[in-house]
Amino acid sequence: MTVNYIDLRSDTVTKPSPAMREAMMKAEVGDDVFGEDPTVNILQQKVADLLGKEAALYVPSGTQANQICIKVHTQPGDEVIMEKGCHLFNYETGALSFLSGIQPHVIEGIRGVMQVEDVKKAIRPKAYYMPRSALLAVENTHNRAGGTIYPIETIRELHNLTRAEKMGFHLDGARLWNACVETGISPKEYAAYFDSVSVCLSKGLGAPVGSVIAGSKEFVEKARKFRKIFGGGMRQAGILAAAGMYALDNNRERLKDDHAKMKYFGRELSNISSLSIDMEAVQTNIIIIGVENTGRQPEEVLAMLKAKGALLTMGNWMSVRAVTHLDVSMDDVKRAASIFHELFG
Ligand code: TLP
Repeated sequence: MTVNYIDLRSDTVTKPSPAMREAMMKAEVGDDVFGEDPTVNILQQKVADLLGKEAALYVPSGTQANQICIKVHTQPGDEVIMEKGCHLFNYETGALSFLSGIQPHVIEGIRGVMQVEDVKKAIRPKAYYMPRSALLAVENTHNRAGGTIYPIETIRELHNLTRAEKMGFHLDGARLWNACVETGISPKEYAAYFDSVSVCLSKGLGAPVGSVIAGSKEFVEKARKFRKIFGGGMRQAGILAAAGMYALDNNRERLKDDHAKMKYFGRELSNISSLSIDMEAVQTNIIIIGVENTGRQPEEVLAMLKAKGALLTMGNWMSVRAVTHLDVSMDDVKRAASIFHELFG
């Protein structure tokens, strides 16, 4: 028997819609390692324009996008300053050290947002016996903090600091689109502060595969070489790029619906006293649900929810995470909330 689970594990679980598949089927393709896939080239130009950058590069995953950018910005032994809960530090299998030989310098943010004074303190004096602070990396929205948005003023100040210190500035914008629809700030405005930006097409936008790196022409040419080294040179990738293009054209504005669903879900769960919810952190499509007061371990909570038909994942410490996306309806979210009420209310 197949169970129809309400899948709130991630916005990565979405499946291409019939219209997206249609666009994929019609895509013109060529060999992208030769730079000859017309659909990939159009997608890259489109993302470069959207982000106001000179050039862009299509890559298979968000992890590879981030790792290529780190590689371009750094030399082995350099330090990269980042927030303690960020994806780069927690969920990329130690690739920073494995692939680039860099040392992460982590600082704790407030709801994932690094404070300018803390970043200042983390920057090393320029002494030959100390690591070079080569790069500052920001994640917007911040996944592990619960989809929180970086204030643009903080980004501006961090940008100014990186200019004064001659450091690179990278944005992990896997969910930048969510921040944009929520704040009304354009992708271009956010991206203007960064030397490199990585964005995902396969999270809330619903494409099956793909991320894009954007930056200066020089940056992207270096990135192209590392994409090949990291095994990300694809051939007739236009069939996938077409899905990405469809996602950009059709699925950005609708992210607002995912945010509305999540705000509803957050409010519902806030009424359950054994759960800990920080509603101020519920800004987009993610929620971190503290389960310490249920008397259960997060793994048990996940199993209980699954038995009732709702799938979630682990959050950070003593918590579970839910994410809304285009394949869960408001009715699904209402059902998931009632499962929580039933189990923990
Ligand atoms: N995040 C995934 C998991 O890896 C945790 C998820 O389910 O949220 N940056 C950010 C901010 C991300 O959240 C993710 C994926 C990535 C990069 C990596 O993207 P992929 O999965 O395409 O390598």
